[in-house]
Amino acid sequence: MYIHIDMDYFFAQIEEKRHPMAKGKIIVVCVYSGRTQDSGVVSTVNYLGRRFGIHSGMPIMQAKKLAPPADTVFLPVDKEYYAQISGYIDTVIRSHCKKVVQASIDEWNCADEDDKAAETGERIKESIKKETGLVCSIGVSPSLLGAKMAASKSKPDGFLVLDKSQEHEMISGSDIEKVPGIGGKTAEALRALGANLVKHIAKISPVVLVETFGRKSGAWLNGLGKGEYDGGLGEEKEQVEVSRIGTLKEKTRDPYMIMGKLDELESEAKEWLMGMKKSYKTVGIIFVTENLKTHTKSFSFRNPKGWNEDISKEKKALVDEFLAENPLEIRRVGIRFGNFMDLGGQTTLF
Ligand code: TTP
Ligand code: MG
Repeated sequence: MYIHIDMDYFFAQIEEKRHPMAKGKIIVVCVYSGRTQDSGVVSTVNYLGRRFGIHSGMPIMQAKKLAPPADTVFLPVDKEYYAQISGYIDTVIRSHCKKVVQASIDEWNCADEDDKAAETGERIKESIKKETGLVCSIGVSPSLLGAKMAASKSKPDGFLVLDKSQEHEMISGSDIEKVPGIGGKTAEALRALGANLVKHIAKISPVVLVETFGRKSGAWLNGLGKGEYDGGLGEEKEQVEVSRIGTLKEKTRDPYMIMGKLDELESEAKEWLMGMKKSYKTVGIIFVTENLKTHTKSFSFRNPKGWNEDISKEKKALVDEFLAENPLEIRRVGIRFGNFMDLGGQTTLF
């Protein structure tokens, strides 16, 4: 099963949290071009503002005409801050699921065993809320396409789990334009061929589909019409590192508490290394400070290390180094192993 996570009105929601005064108002996050005071476009807007017809990509000037001035706040984008929060959410998601691909600044695709995915999705949603105060929408479905569509259908603050037949019902009955991957132009051409809903595509001959949309897209659309939904995390690459991240009992700067948590996480990560028969050359310690910033300190060994080799000295040095440089309390810590070497047939060494 696949799990798709999409943060709701992401940039605007972050700003809403950052400026409690803006609660209850329309929040328009803008990319100002600087040419004139109001030139530029809307990056995103909260759901309240969407009711007034404001949307991403709209000129700021137009949004100003639609929004009642007394109830609206216009804010400039702060991409760096959003990226930081996105990175933090990434660590939260990865602490619940092993197969994760981040698809954009506010979207993640995950895969999990069929009987566990719904629960994993639920835990991810709860943890994101607990750790960041932000809401997201999550879809869980047998195909990635189904998971994506389930997430957007349930927005905002939604959670929707589908089985195979529910997934088929949703996708085949969907308006073609609601399918991720079908853009405006494709939708227009499909409508001209008589397809308004996904299931209507089945009536178009594969030859016509290929002629109109090319071999690759034509074949994909043909499958879609017949109810063949894509599987696979798509961009999934070979795992290049393993990390485990956890929350400390309380915010702290106490090296012993931090080391204790790291020991726990290290043994979890090393279980994976052992199972995958990997040795590593790099170890990183991840620190999430009370202001939600994520920092990493890492160390590279000259020779690959096996899962059973003690690295407490290096770990302690990284923790001490970080504490000396950063005055803030630490909320979450993690450990990351990377730069893998295959142990191949050498497993008897251990
Ligand atoms: P989206 O997930 O498309 O939008 P959203 O999170 O604001 O709202 P939704 O609840 O519908 O998911 O995009 C994520 C962020 O990317 C969004 O908060 C702002 C940014 N963005 C732009 O800057 N320009 C755009 O045209 C779009 C679509 C998004
Ligand atoms: Mg979003």
